[in-house]
Amino acid sequence: SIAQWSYNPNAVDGPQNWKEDCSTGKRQSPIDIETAKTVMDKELGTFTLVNYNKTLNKTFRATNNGHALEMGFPGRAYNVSGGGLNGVYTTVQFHFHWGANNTVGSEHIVNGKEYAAELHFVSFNTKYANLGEAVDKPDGLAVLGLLIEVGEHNNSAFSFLEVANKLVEPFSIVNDVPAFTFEHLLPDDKTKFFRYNGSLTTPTCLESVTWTVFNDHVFISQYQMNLLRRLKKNGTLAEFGNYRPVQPLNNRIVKSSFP
Ligand code: SG7
Ligand code: ZN
Repeated sequence: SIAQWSYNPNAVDGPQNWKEDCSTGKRQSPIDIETAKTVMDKELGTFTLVNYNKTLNKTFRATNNGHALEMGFPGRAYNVSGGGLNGVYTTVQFHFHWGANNTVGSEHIVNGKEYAAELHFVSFNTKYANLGEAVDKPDGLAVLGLLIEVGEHNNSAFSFLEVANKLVEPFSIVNDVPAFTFEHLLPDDKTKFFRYNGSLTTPTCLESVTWTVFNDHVFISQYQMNLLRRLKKNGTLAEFGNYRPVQPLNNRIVKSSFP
């Protein structure tokens, strides 16, 4: 069973005291991406995102899982390959991390700068039978991450965030969210990204994630940002957000797909 954990920096169950790989691992996430130290890798190439540009005849499941707003999909409908990934990964969910105000909230930071939110598309390697089989394998998961800033305008690609009004209470679920396309959730330029080997950013912080963080950011409005902040978990989501502090890089190299 999963022990209780929180994002409260001062609590016994807070990020400094998370157990297992969170405390002992050497390839933990998130990290501060120091762009001057990244190494360009021409082999990273472009992503193939199957069905990300389609509105499939399906419904999604939106959840306040107590730690994030998560949108789940039917397995093997959306696939990710290329971009230097080995094999084909199938997307099972995306979720958000955010802060109590716009100066914090992203998990990855770039040259020390934090952003208001971060969106993670979670996919598992189809060489494994399912997410559960993949989640503890070194090449089990690929997460596509993008940094979110607050801008002037509502971003119509994110209008599904209205579902947050029905997810205020922890462990709420809305099962019948009509499918929408993903492509405009991602930055227009998907050829510029950072790549490193890391972990899940929540307990038990399993070291199974091939991370992609796109260089370009995405903008949502203050209104849309506030929809995320409505989610509750005994008050702690509103007070501390749901982002893990950055972790030591150790001997890892962060690659970039661009000069
Ligand atoms: C979120 O972040 C959830 C988790 C996710 C975790 O709290 O969306 O999803 C589930 C199914 O528990 O964990 C295995 C997994 O996807 C960590 O994901 S992350 O490393 O991309 N932040
Ligand atoms: Zn995440």
